[in-house]
Amino acid sequence: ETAATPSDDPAETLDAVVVGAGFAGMYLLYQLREQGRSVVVFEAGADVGGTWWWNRYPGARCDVPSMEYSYSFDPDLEQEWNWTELMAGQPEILRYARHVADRYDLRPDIVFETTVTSAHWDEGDRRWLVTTDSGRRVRARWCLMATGCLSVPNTPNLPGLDEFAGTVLHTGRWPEQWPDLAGKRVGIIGTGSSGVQAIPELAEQAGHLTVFQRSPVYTVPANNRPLAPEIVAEFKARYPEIRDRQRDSVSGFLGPAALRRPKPRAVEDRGRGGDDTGTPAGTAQPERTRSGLLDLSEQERREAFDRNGPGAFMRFRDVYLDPEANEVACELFRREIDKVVEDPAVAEALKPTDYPLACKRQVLDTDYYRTFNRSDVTLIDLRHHPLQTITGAGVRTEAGQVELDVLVLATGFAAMTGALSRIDIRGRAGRRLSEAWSGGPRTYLGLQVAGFPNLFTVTGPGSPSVLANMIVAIEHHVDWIVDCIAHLDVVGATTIEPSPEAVDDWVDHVNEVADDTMYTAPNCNSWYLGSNIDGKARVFMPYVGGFGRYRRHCDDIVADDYRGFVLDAS
Ligand code: FAD
Ligand code: N01
Repeated sequence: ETAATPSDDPAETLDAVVVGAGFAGMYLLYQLREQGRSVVVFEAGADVGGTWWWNRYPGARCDVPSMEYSYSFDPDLEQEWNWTELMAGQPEILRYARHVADRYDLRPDIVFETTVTSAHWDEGDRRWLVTTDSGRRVRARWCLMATGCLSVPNTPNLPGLDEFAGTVLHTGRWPEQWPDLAGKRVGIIGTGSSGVQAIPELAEQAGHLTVFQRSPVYTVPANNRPLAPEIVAEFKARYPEIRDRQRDSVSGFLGPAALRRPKPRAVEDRGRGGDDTGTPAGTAQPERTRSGLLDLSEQERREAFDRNGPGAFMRFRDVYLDPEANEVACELFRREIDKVVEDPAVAEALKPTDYPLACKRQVLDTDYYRTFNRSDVTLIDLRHHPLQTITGAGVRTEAGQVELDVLVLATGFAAMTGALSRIDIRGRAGRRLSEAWSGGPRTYLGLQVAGFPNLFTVTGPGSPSVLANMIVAIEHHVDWIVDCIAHLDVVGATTIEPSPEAVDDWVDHVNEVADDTMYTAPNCNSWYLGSNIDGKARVFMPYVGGFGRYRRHCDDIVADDYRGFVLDAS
């Protein structure tokens, strides 16, 4: 802790406690300070950056273009920072987060290596009493959860894991000092975004890499490359316009369309948000056509795939909505794997067959399929050779034992609710959040929970969050929250919380827009649905209706005197 950190008074009183110092917590701190409020931020990690502090595995990078995956709140910051690659790697994003912390002198109000363990609403005091694992107790009117959607790694209950004599590493908790893998026998479990990014890099570093695959993945080339100075210059010159279009888009970013001159839209179309194709948000290709894949002849479909590669499917809206179109795209996608992977048996094993495209978060890769042509990489298909147990020496499947020095778990996160469920949060009448959410998370706009006054969740379940460019989603939520807090002061209210009816209506709406998309197909099991965590309710958690539409909805609610919220001045 620095000298400027708030004192260790057993129950000091501040305006706000922020939990987490990733992009959300840092921006909250900045904005609350701008309003002149007293704030402390607690962060479990040893520095700022959140996701980018913890996920240091080889190959970690963002897959939203960096010129767009960055803060927009200060034009000077936009102008002075120079991204070097189209999609920045983890070290560069962490440097950016640190630059922001230094530039706005954020660290004095952040207490690192400190975990918030409980937050209890005190009805008499009308404040939250927040407690940390270091024994710190802070009373605050506002309790702001910037705890991250993907901040709690999921370590599955693999039999015998504790017996393993080698090193176990989780991609979401990769050590700062990378272990030397040269000559080592490395195994990896998990072929989601993290595994797909790590596998080509681990293959380079290790003596031999064995990939234990349960579900094959639909992954498309990221086409990452160095950023040309003229592209950077054009972005910087046009940032205000590009940011406006991001905020109005389906997924909070524009991708290849960013530097194209936008076509003027009809007046009645303006501000409706999104690309207006009716395609759900959250795909890696924000630009979509109105046309369907099924509108094309077989020849035209093949040509589209030959021209644009396996990512071609992302342009067709029916792929996201119509199982028949989806299966056509899946088949074309599988054909692409045959083109790259030399061993037909390996190619076959890498083909997803039992769930649709666009059901899980789209994965982007660099040289993923080609990696399986290496003689020092082995694929074990757990669908055909189930994992039996981890032993002291390695991993035993029905195909036999694979001896390993290092086992990497790329097994994902307790997403969206994991970090909140680890904190003992109690609202009015001592009601626990875990109880309120026992059937799945229930929020109004992903921002607030009924019965938990003055507690806000940044990019909480029920908001576009993980289906959008998250920095854009974070800035929107933080701005909304600090404006709301300022409004309460103006009208003389002390608390705000949603009515139970507003929560019910919003949850219904969140479900309704997700129904009949691939996200909720009966054979889709994703972390969006909580399916990766044993015992978690199957509920589609993010809002798929589009970021632009959601943002306008939030604006309308404010304009309508915070419709659905209860403000109390007593
Ligand atoms: P986080 O960065 O997760 O920060 C939350 C912080 O809260 C963490 O540091 C955590 O330690 C802390 N915390 C949690 N609970 C407590 C507690 N009880 N006490 C104290 N501290 C606590 N999004 C995109 O939009 N584009 C991308 O390309 C992209 N790539 C990603 C790549 C990876 C490998 C991962 C894991 C995620 C990626 N994401 C991406 C999502 C990413 O999480 C967000 O973009 C963004 O960084 C989230 O910021 P945040 O501040 O909301 O949460
Ligand atoms: O996690 P995941 P992730 N035995 O849950 C497997 C963001 N992100 O860390 O599908 C065997 O997607 C599991 O198999 P299955 C992004 O939002 C972004 O990769 O359950 N295997 C799956 O293959 C992303 O969606 C980037 O059958 C087991 C894998 O582990 C989110 O973070 C990069 C298993 C988990 O995949 C999470 O991605 C990285 C078991 N017991 C992360 N348990 C970008 O590039 C799990 N698996 C932007």
